[in-house]
Amino acid sequence: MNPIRVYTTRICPYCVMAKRLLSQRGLSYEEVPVDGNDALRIEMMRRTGRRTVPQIFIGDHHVGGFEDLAEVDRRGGLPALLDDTPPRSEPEAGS
Ligand SMILES: N[C@@H](CCC(=O)N[C@@H](CS)C(=O)NCC(=O)O)C(=O)O
Repeated sequence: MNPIRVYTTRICPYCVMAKRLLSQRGLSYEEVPVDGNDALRIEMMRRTGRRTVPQIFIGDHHVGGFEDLAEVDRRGGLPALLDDTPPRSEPEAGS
């Protein structure tokens, strides 16, 4: 299963909602607090192009913020993002 990483700050209702949603789905995550840590906040902004928290990654895929996560969840898209099984290579044409 691909790991989940959530950039957060301490006082952040959207972070609370994102973490709650992940917990409700039985998913564990690594929390990366960026408040008071300029290096991590810059890393987050560089990786996402966004400055708000939370910012959520599943594996290398940038999901976005809480509302993006909730939308992916609503569409039933979380299992596919969590699946780290390498894609099966197709047989070459003509073989
Ligand atoms: N639509 C965003 C909203 C995120 C948001 O507004 N986060 C607040 C903290 S809870 C924030 O980062 N505010 C600082 C800012 O807007 O620069 C989401 O769903 O994650």
